[in-house]
Amino acid sequence: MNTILTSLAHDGYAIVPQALAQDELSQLIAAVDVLVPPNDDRNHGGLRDLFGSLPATRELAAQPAVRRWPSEVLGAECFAMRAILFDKTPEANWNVAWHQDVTIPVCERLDVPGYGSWSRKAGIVHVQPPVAILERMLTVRVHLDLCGLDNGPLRVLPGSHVHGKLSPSQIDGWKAAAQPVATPCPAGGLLLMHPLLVHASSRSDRPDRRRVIHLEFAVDPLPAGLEWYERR
Ligand SMILES: O=C(O)CCC(=O)C(=O)O
Repeated sequence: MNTILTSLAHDGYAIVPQALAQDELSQLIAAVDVLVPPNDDRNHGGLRDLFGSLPATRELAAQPAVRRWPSEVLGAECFAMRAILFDKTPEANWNVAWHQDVTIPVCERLDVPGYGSWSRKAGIVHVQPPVAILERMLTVRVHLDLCGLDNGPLRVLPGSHVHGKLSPSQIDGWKAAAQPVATPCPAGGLLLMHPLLVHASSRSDRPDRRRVIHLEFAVDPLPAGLEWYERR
């Protein structure tokens, strides 16, 4: 556990190879299959607002093998505030350019100093908060399928998480200077990651699914009437 927390603090990410027991994983996959049937490609690619559409993800975020990591990093009062399904398939085989995760979902737009770049994703209001909020968040990506090097793993630039919000040219500088690391992960394993870690995602070379339940935890209340959209 100490090695994982040390890597997470130093590199901005860490892999927990075995977190869910096989029966827990099978139950979760069965629940995801109901929502996103294996032979129905309409929703493949991803789904936002998963706490709303898949109650099993609320249990997942609360279960000790998952929650222990944000609790260790953020403190026992932390809460899960976002759940997304990322699903790469032969038909929805996407890539994502290098970026940091700098937006949070909120209930409604309120003009509060320090909060800007308002947007909507899947109908949900998003905003870029001050960096102090992002620094006190943690992402836990629960892998439902084996994600090998050929299956579109997340790639990260280790150490890029401790320099605040980076401009596009600073991200270019990191890309030029740092060695990207791919993060393969077994089914039932976790990728822990700071949202400010610069990361990207390649297309999969293998015609298999690569389902990840991406959970984000925060700990700070928002100011001046702003509210986390999915606080649980
Ligand atoms: O799951 C992926 O490969 C992409 C995820 C991503 O880009 C993100 O979490 O911001």
